[in-house]
Amino acid sequence: MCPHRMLVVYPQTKTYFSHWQDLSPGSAPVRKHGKTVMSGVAEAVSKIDDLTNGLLTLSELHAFQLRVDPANFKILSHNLLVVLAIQFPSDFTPEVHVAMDKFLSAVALALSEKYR
Ligand code: HNI
Repeated sequence: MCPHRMLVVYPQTKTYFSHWQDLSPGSAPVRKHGKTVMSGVAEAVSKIDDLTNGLLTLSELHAFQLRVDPANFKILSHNLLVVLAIQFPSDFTPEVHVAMDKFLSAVALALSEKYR
């Protein structure tokens, strides 16, 4: 994976990670957090039939503690699509693209639940 892309291409997302020592591509915290976020995405896959309830705790964390503007969920989704396309070019058919886009949109919506 390539978790630093969002921080480079959309530098406004860096504000949420200003407490890290090193925000440069490939730094230990950036790599570690990439794994954390992708574990969250894997958890979402396991809760695909009820994302709203399944991701409620994660939504609460991002809304009330981390105070991440939900617009950033779309930015991250876009970056995940780009990285998947680069890393798995032959698997990334238009059908896979549309399915991943739909899934990531549903994850972003579920993560936005607690902001309302
Ligand atoms: Ni997010 C922490 C999952 C999008 C900013 N995030 C987490 C954790 C998970 C997670 C899991 C660790 C929770 C815990 O410690 O209990 N984040 C996800 C998922 C998505 C997402 C599944 C979208 C698909 N997070 C984003 C976005 C931003 C973001 C778009 C900001 C641009 N997340 C954070 C921050 C933390 C965080 C900040 C805390 C980081 C830290 O300091 O450890």
